Amino acid sequence: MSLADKDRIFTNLYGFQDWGLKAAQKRGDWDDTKSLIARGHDAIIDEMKASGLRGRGGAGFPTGLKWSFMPKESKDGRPSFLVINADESEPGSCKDREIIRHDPHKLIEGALVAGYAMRARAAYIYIRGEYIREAEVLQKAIDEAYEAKLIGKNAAKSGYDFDVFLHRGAGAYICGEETAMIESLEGKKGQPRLKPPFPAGAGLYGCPTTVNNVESIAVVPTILRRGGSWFAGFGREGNAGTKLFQISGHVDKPCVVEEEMSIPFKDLIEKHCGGIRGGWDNLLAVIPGGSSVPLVPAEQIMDCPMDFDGLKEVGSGLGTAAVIVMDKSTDIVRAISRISYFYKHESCGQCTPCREGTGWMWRVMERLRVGESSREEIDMLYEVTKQVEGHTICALGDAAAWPIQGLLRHFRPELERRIDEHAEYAKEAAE
Ligand code: L3W
Ligand code: SF4
Repeated sequence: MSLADKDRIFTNLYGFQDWGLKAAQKRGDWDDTKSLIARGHDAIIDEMKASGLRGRGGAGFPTGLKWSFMPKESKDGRPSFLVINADESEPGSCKDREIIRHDPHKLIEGALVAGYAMRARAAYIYIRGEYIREAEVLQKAIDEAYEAKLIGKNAAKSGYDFDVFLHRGAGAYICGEETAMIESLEGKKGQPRLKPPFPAGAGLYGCPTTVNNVESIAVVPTILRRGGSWFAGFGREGNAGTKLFQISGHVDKPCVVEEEMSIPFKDLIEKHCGGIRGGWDNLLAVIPGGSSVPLVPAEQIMDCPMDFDGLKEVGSGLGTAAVIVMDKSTDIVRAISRISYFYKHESCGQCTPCREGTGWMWRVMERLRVGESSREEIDMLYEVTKQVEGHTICALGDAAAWPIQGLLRHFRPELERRIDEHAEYAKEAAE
């Protein structure tokens, strides 16, 4: 299984060509956008539903369905908004950056068409503060699009008025959570809101809002031009399309690559990364979807289809498809402890299980790392992850609990070995 060049959506992913408007138009972007819009709101949403596209930001919610939650008529004259999540902060994720750097016009054209479909007045693109050069490129591309009258009043001669604004974040991971992002856009502290209401009911400035990931929006014009059934022809049912995979860690050639969904893990790595450092026998484990999802041990990941359902079956998830490969030189306990520290650091502190639990879990992880613990504490740690999971306002609590649960599920003997070894040393030292 492998994606042919003619089926790639992101034809300038590596920046071999210019990102500017003229070069983008040569690649097919902004080609008769007016006729895409002329299909009408509902026809566009139906085509997106037919494509089977599921959100590319981690949760995998069906994109067309999400757009259909937006009101068809404005209540009290309130406008609707599209917010594009470019706050790419998940450890391991770096795909949206490549789209913005090298193919920004796909995103802007996608914003217009998606915005029109859901009857949004404007799109706000929220980009992580550290993406300084990317923000410069994107702002220039937005300016080019305004100058060419592709956005703004009577965008692309469609008769539809649509603005695109770029907003820079200030470095908080939690602002990638959709309601924290909305708070931050409103100028407040970026803390998640309780849901419901979902943003489609009450979002930015209390108005109907849809928040979509950069990749989800950037693929829209191509899907509409080539047809929902074309996109649905890749991958398998419930897991359709092509997808940007970001492979890092102990492979020979780390990369970001567009591939067909459901490609088996081994094929993905062999084809694009030159295999595992030191050979396949040297593979220890893989975090397949960014730091929020549980690790999968080598023997279970090899033939696993890289999609939502395949990875769920092995107790993990596709997340953002940030594939972190770890060979046998990895101190797996240290790696997961470091991830725990990340979530402790990034917790917004608003709810008790997350604020207290993330710090507690990290401190126990640090003790387990050196073996300064007891077997009972392993069970207690698991209990605490269960107290955090599902008991918080946003998914950060789950994201902090799941990597630890994965470690306990698959590497408990390693934790016990460290505890026994430490006890042995302590005993010898006391004698
Ligand atoms: C209206 C309903 N809307 C759901 C909407 C909802 C949201 C979307 C998905 O977390 C995950 C998280 C991270 N009426 C609705 C509805 N919606 N029911 O559907 O919602 P949800 O709550 O399932 O997910 P979420 O809170 O958006 C996102 C995971 O992604 N993740 C990584 C994220 C990192 C990045 C990054 O760096 N770019 O995104 C990795 O796994 O843990 O589980 O729009 O409003 N009845
Ligand atoms: Fe904040 Fe954590 Fe609660 Fe999310 S789960 S709202 S990050 S304290």
